[in-house]
Amino acid sequence: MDASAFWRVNPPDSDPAETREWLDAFDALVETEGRDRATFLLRKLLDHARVKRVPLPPVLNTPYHNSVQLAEQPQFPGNLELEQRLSSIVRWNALAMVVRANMAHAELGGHISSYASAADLFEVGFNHFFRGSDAGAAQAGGDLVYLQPHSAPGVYARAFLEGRLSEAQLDSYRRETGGGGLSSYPHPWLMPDFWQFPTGSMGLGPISAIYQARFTRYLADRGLLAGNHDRKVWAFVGDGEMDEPESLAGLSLAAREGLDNLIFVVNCNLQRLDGPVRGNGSVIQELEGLFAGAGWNVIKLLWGADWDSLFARDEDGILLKRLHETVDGEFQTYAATDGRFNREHFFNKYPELQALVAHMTDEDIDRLRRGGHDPVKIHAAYRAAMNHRGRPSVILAQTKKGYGMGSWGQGKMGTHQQKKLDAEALRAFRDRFALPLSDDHVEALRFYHPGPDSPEIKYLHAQRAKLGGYLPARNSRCAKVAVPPLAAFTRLLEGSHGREQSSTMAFVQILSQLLKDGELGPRVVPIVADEARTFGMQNLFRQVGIYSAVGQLYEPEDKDELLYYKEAKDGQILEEGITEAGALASWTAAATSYSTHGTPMLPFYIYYSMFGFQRVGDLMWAAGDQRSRGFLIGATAGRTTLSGEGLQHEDGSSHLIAATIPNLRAYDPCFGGELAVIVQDGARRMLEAQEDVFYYLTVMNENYLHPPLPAGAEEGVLRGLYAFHRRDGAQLQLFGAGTILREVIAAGELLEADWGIAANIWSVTSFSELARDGAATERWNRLHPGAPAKTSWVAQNLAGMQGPVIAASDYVRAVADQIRGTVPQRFVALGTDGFGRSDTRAALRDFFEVSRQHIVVAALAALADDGGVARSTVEDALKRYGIDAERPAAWLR
Ligand SMILES: Cc1ncc(C[n+]2csc(CCOP(=O)(O)OP(=O)(O)O)c2C)c(N)n1
Repeated sequence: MDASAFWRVNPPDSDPAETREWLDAFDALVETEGRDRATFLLRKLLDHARVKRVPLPPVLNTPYHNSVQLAEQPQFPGNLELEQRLSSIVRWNALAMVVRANMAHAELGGHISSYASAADLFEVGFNHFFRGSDAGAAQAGGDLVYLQPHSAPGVYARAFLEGRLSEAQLDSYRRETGGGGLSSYPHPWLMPDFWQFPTGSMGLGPISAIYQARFTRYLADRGLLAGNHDRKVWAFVGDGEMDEPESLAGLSLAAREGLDNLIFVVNCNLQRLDGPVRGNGSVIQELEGLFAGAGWNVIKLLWGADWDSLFARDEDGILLKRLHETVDGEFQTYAATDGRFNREHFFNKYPELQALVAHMTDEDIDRLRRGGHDPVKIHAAYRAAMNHRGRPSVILAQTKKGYGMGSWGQGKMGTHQQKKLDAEALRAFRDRFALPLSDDHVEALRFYHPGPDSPEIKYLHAQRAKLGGYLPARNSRCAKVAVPPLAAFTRLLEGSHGREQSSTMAFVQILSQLLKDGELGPRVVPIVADEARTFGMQNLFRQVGIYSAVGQLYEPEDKDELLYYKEAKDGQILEEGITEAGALASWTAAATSYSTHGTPMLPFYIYYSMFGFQRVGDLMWAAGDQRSRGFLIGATAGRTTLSGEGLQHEDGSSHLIAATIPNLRAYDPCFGGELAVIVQDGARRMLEAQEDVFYYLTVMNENYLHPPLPAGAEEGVLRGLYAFHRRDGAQLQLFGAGTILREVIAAGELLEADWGIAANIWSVTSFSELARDGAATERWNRLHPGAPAKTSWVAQNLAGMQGPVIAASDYVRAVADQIRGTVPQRFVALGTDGFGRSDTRAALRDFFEVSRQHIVVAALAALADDGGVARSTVEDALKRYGIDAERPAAWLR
């Protein structure tokens, strides 16, 4: 805060005697009648001031000192000396791990200075707060801890002391391809027994932690939470990371839902990668206002114990005044310099302040710790957060980036990138943390373990035993949940019984049916981001209710209707409001509940497909990393099928992005029967076979007749391709996906009627699955030159088939083009490249050239290229269908 801002908040006192009287009266009130009464009177005063139109002071900020006062500080329950020794050893091993990796392979990277700032925050958590999975009555009863990603070396270093990681593993930090190494950041995909939450992409940790805490409440309120109901969610977040929109996105929700099972620890080392987070301001004061405004309990943890006596003697508030006028850029300089510099530039500014520290040597000043480096103060802040009821808590912990790295790293602008230290720096580090290491040991960067019988290691194990075991640790065991057999979906497999309907409606029927299933039903979690009515799901409001932690405090406007808007404490639907990021974080919490809670759930998040991969694709990638199991349903899908909405709504790309996530199975089915096969098999694979896969299905809002699923087509549906309609003497093969399959079917009819050409029609339910199968086959054949060659699913199906293959979808051409390498004959891909338009389906399909007429022209041109028809036939077709050959392509318009 600059000086003028300080005086705005703390204006000069025109009548100190009168002020003293008011304050004395207030003190007496607190003394005799207690704090609650004092709060009540303050509220009354504020109300009264409002009535009198007295301008109110900003009340979201408190002074720049610790929230937990000395008098409230609990006794520290541990052995400080042993804990300090332990944290020094962890610091050393973390540093050695990164520096060794970079000495051996300069390209590997890694971080030292972030963990150096977070070490004490982590250690106090590990020694006194984070409960392991044995803490509850059932498995997975522990706390859920989201750790700052680039502090991973410290977490590995601790697991090494615990005997959970070997020296060889530490020595293979960031070299995992051989199988024994350690991943750079927390990645459950790469270390499935260790890491629970992928936090490497800034912002995803904080938002995921909030929705995790809410989902834990949801499970408890629905009677599905096994074990420890008092489980806490901890999130360690960087102060720079708080700039990410996702970090801020869920703050109000957390307070609104009263998530007192959630604790954020913001590591305020005042620096990010390039420089200070708020060089010209105060990130801690800014975050305090933000969190307090959102309704959180804010605990400032700014100063270590050595500041207590300074504050106690600071009767005129000169120390506070100086702290308030100091901007973060200056605090960084003070971190990077020594006691002498700090005395000269910080304390000597005012004579009273100079006097306050007159009894201290420069070394004493140098040793003044920030709150986030004092285990006693950290413990007090954590305890206050643990005990707080009714609201989530955030601890704003002030630390120094590169703490203890001396003139090589502490508070230095470039410290985030520091990966190498010379011998002198290493020896200084050893001395700074009083490590019992010889010069040789230090220079060889050997890891250090004091031995299983050392007091440090015995202490460490004893603390973890009290807290219920080690962490991080990821559980993958859970009960199997029986999924109804495919026969349960016979009605859908039989088609739409003469009724026109959309595939969205077919999906809603499947969902309703699953919700009614005795065993699986309660485990289904429908999630929407304010679009349930868009997708015709309003009947579910009444059927299973919308979850609300407080039930329904109002009489809904539509209460007289059969399907009224019903909120309930045991409601099953998660109605997230307009936040795709929040809904995705919520979905991931449900999709990983089998692991985090040992409670398998089956979430379906149904959303506008354009606002999925394109909008929150990074959360989906992280969901894959986290081994999610569940369904993502991209509704109103397709660039030409969602007519009228224009280019921000019409999705032509989600299937392209979906294809890049290895454990995601993406399908673009056209008919209800196909959808039933995919959902049933997907649920079976995830809940019965317990495979770490998840599903993306696109469903559309175009109404049409759904034919019965051809007998024996199930395997093809799942593998991505089946023959929908085969003709004797077919001269070409037409592939279609999603609603464009219907254009393909119509194109087959036109070819027959207008040109006398018979075509086979194939339904492609998944181009990406076909492409993966093709790539796997090709690779296998390459690596097994002596064995009989395998054939891809596409090639198997096309065996003996005549003529070129024309493939069309409602997505960009690259989606269909993925299978080009699997098709033995001439192959033409059609798609919807270019910006969308507001128009009718027919106009859009003509515009993007995926209409039946364009498919016919493409088919005739391919046949002509093969010599099957004359070129003039193509010209005739262009004329017949009124196609302007000189019109620019859709992607140029
Ligand atoms: C979405 C995203 N953007 C950028 C990065 C690269 N990155 C890694 S750490 C970091 C700086 C983090 O600063 P801060 O949150 O203050 O944490 P500190 O390391 O200072 O504790 C950046 C930009 C990332 N990991 N994720």
